[in-house]
Amino acid sequence: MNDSLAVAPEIAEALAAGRPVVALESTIVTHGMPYPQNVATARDVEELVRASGAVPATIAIVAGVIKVGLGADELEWLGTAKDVMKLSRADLPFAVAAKRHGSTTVAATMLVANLAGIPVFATGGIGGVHRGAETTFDISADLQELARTPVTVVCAGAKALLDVPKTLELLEMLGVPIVCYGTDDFPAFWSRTSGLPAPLRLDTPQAIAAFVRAKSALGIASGTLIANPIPPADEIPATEMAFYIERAVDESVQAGITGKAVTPWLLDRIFTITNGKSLTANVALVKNNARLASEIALALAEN
Ligand code: PSU
Ligand code: MN
Repeated sequence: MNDSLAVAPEIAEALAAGRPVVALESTIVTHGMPYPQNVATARDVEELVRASGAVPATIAIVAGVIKVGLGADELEWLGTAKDVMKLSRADLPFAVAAKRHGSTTVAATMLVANLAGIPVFATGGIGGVHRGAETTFDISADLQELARTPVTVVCAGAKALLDVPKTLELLEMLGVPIVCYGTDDFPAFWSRTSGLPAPLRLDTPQAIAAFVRAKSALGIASGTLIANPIPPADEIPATEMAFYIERAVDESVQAGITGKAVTPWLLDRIFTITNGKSLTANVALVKNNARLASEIALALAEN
């Protein structure tokens, strides 16, 4: 396949036998959550995927080797390591060539999952168009990746700290289908609603699998974005979140935060402002997405 790709035997066997596998990202571990909740969540998510009948494949770069499937000790190391690059499509080959450590964002995880032949991937929330992008041009490479790589990405919508209307407009322009799961309102990560209408809606994993198959049969090579709202019991209402986000975004501008640092900085700041409530919600929504992704992987594996 590829010399720099190391697929764990259990995952390679499952893929060869056509059994369901769910890819998982690692930037959420290195740059999205504090230790030790990051490692605990990554472990719990892997357990959940297994309990749902699929094989988890957490993706990260260790000393230049692209690992598809991390061991428990590697996951623990990743959760505390300091010299880990946050990788997207542009710098993934740099980390490989320079033998660096790296975590994969949504964009890089999609790219690697597709290389390995894994059609479904669960994350928290995708990157998107940042507020103020009309002057900063800060737009996540996740959007372009969704346009070009045929992987189904299960998320809880776009992080509400983004400019969500512009994110949806750009995805539409890029031809990325946005399927909201069991809701008519596009979800906003910590909150169930963004106030923006769902571009498409499907209510079962089987219906999602049928959609993905129809898209593939038409030769459409884009990804599919599944927006799965956070469970009602875990959400922070949008009106409450809006207040925290406004404050964090203002502070990030004051502090001069730019580029790759923006999303991790804002997530950490919102964690502090909400006294940890945002992290509790983030953990819950990631688990909820892992469950749905497993069900979709199972439905896709039934032929
Ligand atoms: N989902 C989470 N927490 C995260 C992310 C997603 O619950 O930290 C990460 C993903 O890896 C996503 C990245 O690709 O945030 C977006 O970064 P940027 O805005 O720099 O493209
Ligand atoms: Mn950016």
